[in-house]
Amino acid sequence: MIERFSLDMASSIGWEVIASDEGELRVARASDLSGEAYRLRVGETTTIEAASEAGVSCALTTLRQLGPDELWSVSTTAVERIDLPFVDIADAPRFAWRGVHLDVARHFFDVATVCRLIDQAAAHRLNVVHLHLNDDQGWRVEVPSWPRLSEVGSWRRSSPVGHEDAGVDDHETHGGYYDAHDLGTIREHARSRGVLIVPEIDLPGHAQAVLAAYPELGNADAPLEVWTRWGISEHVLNASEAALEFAEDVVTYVASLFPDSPVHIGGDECPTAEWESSVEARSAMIRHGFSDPRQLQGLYTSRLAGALRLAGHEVIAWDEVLDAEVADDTVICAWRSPSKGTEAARRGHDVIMAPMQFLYFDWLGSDREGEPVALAPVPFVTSWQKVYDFRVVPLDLEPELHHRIRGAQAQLWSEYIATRDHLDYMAFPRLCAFAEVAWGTAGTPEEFRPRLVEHLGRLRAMGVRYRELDPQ
Ligand code: TNX
Repeated sequence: MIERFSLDMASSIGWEVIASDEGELRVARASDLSGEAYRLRVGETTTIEAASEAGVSCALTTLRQLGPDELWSVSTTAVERIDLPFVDIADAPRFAWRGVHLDVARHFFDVATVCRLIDQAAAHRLNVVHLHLNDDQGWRVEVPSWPRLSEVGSWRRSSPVGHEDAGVDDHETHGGYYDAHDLGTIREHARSRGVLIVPEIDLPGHAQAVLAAYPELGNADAPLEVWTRWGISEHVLNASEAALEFAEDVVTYVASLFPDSPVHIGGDECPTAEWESSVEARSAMIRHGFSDPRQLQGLYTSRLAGALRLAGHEVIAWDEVLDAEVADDTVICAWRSPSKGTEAARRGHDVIMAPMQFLYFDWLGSDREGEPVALAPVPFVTSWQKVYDFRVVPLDLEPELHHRIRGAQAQLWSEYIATRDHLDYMAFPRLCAFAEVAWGTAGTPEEFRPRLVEHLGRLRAMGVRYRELDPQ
């Protein structure tokens, strides 16, 4: 961490930072601390104490925040002296999971842009970046044993212009994918900043790009193309043993690129229409003694979860998997509403709170005229104030189940986010508000606002194209 910090200081202000036992910056392990807790004392000498590298990373972020905005500069701005306030800080996050999600399937973002989001996450003491790596509109990982996934499934002939409802298409090819080397770069970039990458392969729904590459894994008679519209495609994987094995194979391959990470298996929004009229699906239902096609999704969940557990990974899924049987040790990402988090916790699952009403940053940032096209119109608005008012632990959850809530995650779905600047605009300043919510220290928006205004200077130094605050 300290090496990373030193490199960051070299590029922002041209200083070399050295930590040593006798020097002005001392970093030590503290056995009385745990997790990401840290102590930071700035005086004649500066001392950091933490139990883990992640704790050191949080402390270094705090130290950097105490200095001038130049410390965050992306281009080198030579600074001669820095005055830091003398402080004595003991700090620890309330929640272990403080995540931001990026959909690289609807729009592909290159390695540099993903690494930039990792930097932004670390700057806000967020510790997870969740990558949504496939959807109906694109597959984003090269899988050597299934080459057509990237050769065919990564490229889309056309995309909607403006809002999907307008029915206008751009007729321009869009796409791209990461190979194992790219994902290794992303993984290491994150690791050295105290951030964990969580890969997601979303199956058996959201699979049209897979079916464009390998139609035999689907249910349709006619060939399919990578989907050129947004929404939820009816086309899903079929229920054959071959399709189940395909899913296990690709998910365990992607997991192998992130040996230390939990793996997200999606599982959201899987329409059953194709299964209802498929002879193959019906015979799979008979074979497994199922009465409802939904249970076929449960079959995917349990097979994928089983394969991942065998490979040593924890498993995460969207809350729809609760609609069928699901093993207790599957962590639930509650997105449809906070009450899905309550339901999951009561059913014995650990939970990541990601409710769309508060934490979907593809929603409008305000109800003012002139906002860029977003997923849905007013009243689907998530202002930074609304984000800041979100409380991670659901209000109706019994106190003895609070420990089930691991933390929270903000989502950047990218149907309507095609560029890096627009990504910044949608993410900020909402992500700043979210960072305090997830750390567990959020007060009121009124009290936060002056600190946010000050923090915007750091964002400017970082080159973040945030959404300006509205006048009060
Ligand atoms: C729901 S959240 C989805 C995504 C969309 C998003 C748009 C979830 C698990 N599925 O496929 O991109 O809404 O906000």
